[in-house]
Amino acid sequence: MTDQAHMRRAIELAARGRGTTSPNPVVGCVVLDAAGQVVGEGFHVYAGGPHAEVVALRAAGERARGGTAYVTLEPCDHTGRTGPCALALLEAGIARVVVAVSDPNPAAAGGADRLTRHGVAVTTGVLAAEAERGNAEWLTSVRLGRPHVTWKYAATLDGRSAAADGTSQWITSPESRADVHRLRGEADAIIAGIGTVLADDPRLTVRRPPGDGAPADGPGPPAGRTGTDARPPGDGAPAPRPLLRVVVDSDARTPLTARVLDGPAPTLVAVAADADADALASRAEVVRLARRPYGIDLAGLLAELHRRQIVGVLLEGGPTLAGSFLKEGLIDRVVGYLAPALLGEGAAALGPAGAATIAETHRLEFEDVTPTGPDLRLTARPVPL
Ligand code: AOF
Ligand code: ZN
Repeated sequence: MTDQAHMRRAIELAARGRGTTSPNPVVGCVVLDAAGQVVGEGFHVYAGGPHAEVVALRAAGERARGGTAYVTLEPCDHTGRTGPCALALLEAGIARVVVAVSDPNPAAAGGADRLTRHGVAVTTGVLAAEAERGNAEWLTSVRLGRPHVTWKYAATLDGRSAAADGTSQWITSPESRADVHRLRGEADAIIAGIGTVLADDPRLTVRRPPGDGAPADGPGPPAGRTGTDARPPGDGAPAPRPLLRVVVDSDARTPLTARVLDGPAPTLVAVAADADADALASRAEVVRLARRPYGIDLAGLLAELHRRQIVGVLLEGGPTLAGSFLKEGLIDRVVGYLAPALLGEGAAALGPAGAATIAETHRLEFEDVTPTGPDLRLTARPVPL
């Protein structure tokens, strides 16, 4: 098998950690013996737990001597919550290390150098683009100092998220709605605008993973379920962090009876600095941000979430809010669920986003197209400048 094939497997393994490793990266590792046989596999399960390399080396034992390790992220060279993986690879007698993406985290980087200094052959950049996509949330957080934002919407084929009378439920299929819960389960926070809270009164919680057919934001979860139950912990892992619900509400109009304020998941309401939010503060945490022409300072909101170690954000609900995020250059990924249906009237999925002429179009590139029941799920990213 080629380097690419082994790295592809390591990327698959890494993806199993999606939804449980935050605020740490997802990482996968495959170890071969000197003869090229796979003798160990591993992935990072939860922040503070053993790194992928250590899990794979443990599985390989003595068979790792003289072998090769494929790692989706450069092995760390620091003693954080666990020991340096570069050292673990040296002690195991690994002769060659193949890396997909270099570690941008200054505290942990340097593993490739240390390995090279000790005579290990290091190859970097194998399937880098694929591995970057799998770790987009964490890489964005480390490189840009703000959370990665995925904007999700559901629409008809003509791009409408509501009919002319405002009704909007059931545009997409139960399969699509279950997939949205998977997305929520992978996020650290969900953001919705006040327009959505007033119109739909959503709970913004995570319900059971695909298959339960429960309508998104329809009847609530069975008693006792929390906002995090789509994120099963790995072996011995601590319970995942609760999903944070964030309402962008410049003028503090969230009704005290709104369902987004209920339940065990924490809620943060972001208001303008001059808003009267005293009543709201008794029901949720209120964060005050500078007022801007389009509402509140969204970059400031993301900075606040970054301080709280929020790495991946799902932006849901509200064409106006989504348009503002896009205008500010704060959307990193778009996931659209398109139903095979036409309306011809009704609100567009996206509101004004600063593109008045075709030259100002927000250009994206498609990353994936997957059917979700009768619908299509389209994933796209802004074209890198
Ligand atoms: C992981 N899992 O498999 C690898 C990581 O919080 P710590 O002390 O465990 O260190 C986290 C840093 O280690 C992380 O930011 C990244 O730079 C590096 N590699 N981290 O959580 C892993 N290989
Ligand atoms: Zn490590």
